Amino acid sequence: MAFIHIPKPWQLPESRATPEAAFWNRRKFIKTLVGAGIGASATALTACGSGGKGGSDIDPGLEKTLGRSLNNFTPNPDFQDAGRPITEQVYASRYNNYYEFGGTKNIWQAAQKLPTDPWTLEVGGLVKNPRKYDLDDLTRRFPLEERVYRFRCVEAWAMVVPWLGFPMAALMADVEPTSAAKFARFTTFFDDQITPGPAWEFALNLPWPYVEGLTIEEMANDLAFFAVGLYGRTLPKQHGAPIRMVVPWKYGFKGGKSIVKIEFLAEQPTTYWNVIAPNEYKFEANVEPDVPHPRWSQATERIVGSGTNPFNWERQDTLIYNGYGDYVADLYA
Ligand SMILES: Nc1nc2c(c(=O)[nH]1)N[C@H]1C(S)=C(S)[C@@H](COP(=O)(O)O)O[C@H]1N2
Ligand SMILES: [Mo]
Repeated sequence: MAFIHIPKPWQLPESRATPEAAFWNRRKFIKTLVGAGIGASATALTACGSGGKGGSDIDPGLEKTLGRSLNNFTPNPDFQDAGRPITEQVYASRYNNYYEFGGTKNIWQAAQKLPTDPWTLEVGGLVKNPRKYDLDDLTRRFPLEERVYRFRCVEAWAMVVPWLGFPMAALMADVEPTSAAKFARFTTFFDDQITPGPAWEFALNLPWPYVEGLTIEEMANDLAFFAVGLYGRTLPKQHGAPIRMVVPWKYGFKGGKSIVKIEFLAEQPTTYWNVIAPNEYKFEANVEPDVPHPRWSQATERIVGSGTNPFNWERQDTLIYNGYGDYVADLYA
């Protein structure tokens, strides 16, 4: 497979990226993680600043929240260096937004109720070949790649995640959208017996299910990705098992989790956060450091898991399109 190498902004000499010496050896890291199980340092997040601990109090039961090992993937060489260290999985997988399971970052246990097997992803609308993919299709039908992407939440925290999955373009090639298709709507899992929503949901009457949308050009862009795994394993439920969207030049809320339906449409779909607060969460929602959220600046971001104090993560500058302008800027020219 031929990969074209485009240097990222953080690879340019003037880049203010983390010095190379600070990079973690990720292969070694993954081995350590798999060998040791996981969970101990999660207490740094949930137990009010007890700090990073050693491996002594690891609960082996937590390991099953991490999915099963995948080995049928190829690292995509163009997306291995994200200019920052990969976030430790104990942070990425214990600090989540998944409002169906609650309104805090600490939903990873509640999310284990998500029923993912069997699963059907239905793809239809303006396509030549409507399809239904089952759980097995998601990890076997399309060649899996690993891509290390920067991730930026609209709340101004950021991390770096080694996703496993396939380009959205691969699924588009399978279903063949017609020329009338201008947008895609992505609908995520919802069942009011299983996904209660946040405690304050009663007051708000939230517009479930969580729905996201992209233009057809955005979906066809090389960066647009469906993740079925991360850190060498199938996707943990708290990250949106068994399949979620990853659009790294946009704010994290554009990346719908646990997708059950994709429809190709002629008109722009309404989307969850845009319905809730249209002046705060745009349909486009590209990462733009110069465009503040109405309630906070987007000029800098907190790096999840950095430093030793979980309540004082280090801040770095936000990059336009989250650093992926070479791939996507022409979409918005
Ligand atoms: N279905 C669904 N998808 C969702 C969300 C959600 O609440 N429900 N939260 C979004 C937001 S705001 C972010 S930042 C990311 C968080 O992804 P992570 O928990 O895997 O880091 O998921 C996005 N996808
Ligand atoms: Mo977010």
